[in-house]
Amino acid sequence: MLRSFALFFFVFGCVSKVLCVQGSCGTRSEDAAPQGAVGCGCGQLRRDGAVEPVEDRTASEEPADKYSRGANERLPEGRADEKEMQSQMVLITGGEFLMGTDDPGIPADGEGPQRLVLLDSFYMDIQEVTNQQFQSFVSVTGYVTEAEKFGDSFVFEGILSESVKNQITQAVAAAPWWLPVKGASWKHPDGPDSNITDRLDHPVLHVSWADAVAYCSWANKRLPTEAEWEYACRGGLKDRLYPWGNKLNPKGQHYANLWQGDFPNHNSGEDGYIKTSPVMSFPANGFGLYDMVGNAWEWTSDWWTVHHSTDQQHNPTGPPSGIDKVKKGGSYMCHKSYCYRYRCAARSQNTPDSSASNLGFRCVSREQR
Ligand SMILES: [Ca+2]
Ligand SMILES: [Ca+2]
Repeated sequence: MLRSFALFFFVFGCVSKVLCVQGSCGTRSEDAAPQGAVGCGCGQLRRDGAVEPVEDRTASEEPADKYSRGANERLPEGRADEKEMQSQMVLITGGEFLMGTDDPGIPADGEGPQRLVLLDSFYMDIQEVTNQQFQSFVSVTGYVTEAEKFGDSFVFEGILSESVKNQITQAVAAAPWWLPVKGASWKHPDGPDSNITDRLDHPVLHVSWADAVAYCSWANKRLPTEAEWEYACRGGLKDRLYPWGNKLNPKGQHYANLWQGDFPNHNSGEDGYIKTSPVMSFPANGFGLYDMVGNAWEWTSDWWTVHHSTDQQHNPTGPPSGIDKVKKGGSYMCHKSYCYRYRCAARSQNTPDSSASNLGFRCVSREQR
């Protein structure tokens, strides 16, 4: 049967334990997608029963198995030599900025209203956490990600091999390009027959929110708040769409790893990449930060809400509780026609135990690490 989730999505075809990545490049851009179209759907893939067996679409209202999380267990901190693997950080000098926008590309996402936010200074990784860095963390701590515990994760159909694709009997109804793939994990980002050997410098994928928190905690860092992330994204520019300004491709140049072509069927790879790119492949913003939009979505520490006070806030941390966590920046799958979320004010959400082939993170800290 079809079940609607959140605002736009239905999911069918699933096993009892399926990841749910909710909110990602999710809903469509109102000015581009055809009437009735949905987003890329990565925002609505949920582990809590969002998919059902294809052959049984009219059945089952049973709640899916609850995932028991063990991801926030205390881990030993990294030693100095292990931390050499970690990202370079840059000081983001505190100040005030206008968060959100009064001209939202996707109003339903709570991009507005624009409000004044004051932030203290902090340090931020200049890049998304890479496979190599995550591998270092795992080799030291023995950490097992939630996707590995579940045994599956969501993979974009376009990057699966034919043999793996042919074995899959489930999909997300309104976003059938998202497939729950057994054996997909950070070590096997395109499915069980893939590996990270040739992409150690790419962003780690298939990490849940708790996995990201575990990594940052081990590195004596933390996830950024949404406000910190957005302030950093803007790179000192005021009220611009992108980290570099208002034009997507100034002078014909690409400034982020996004999708060119017709989503989801044809990716021309005009920017040089049809999947993730090595971190720092595109120009840094004014703060020296790379890939703030595009490449991989990035988890933040905030719970999701679409309601924001216009009162001035100092170091806001979002709602005290919620169902989904905020993610920012869009991914290599984002195209204006389906996922106009590669803007600094754009946002989306996922349940914390979600993971997928376009979702990663970076860390921040109060002190230099
Ligand atoms: Ca691309
Ligand atoms: Ca990114």
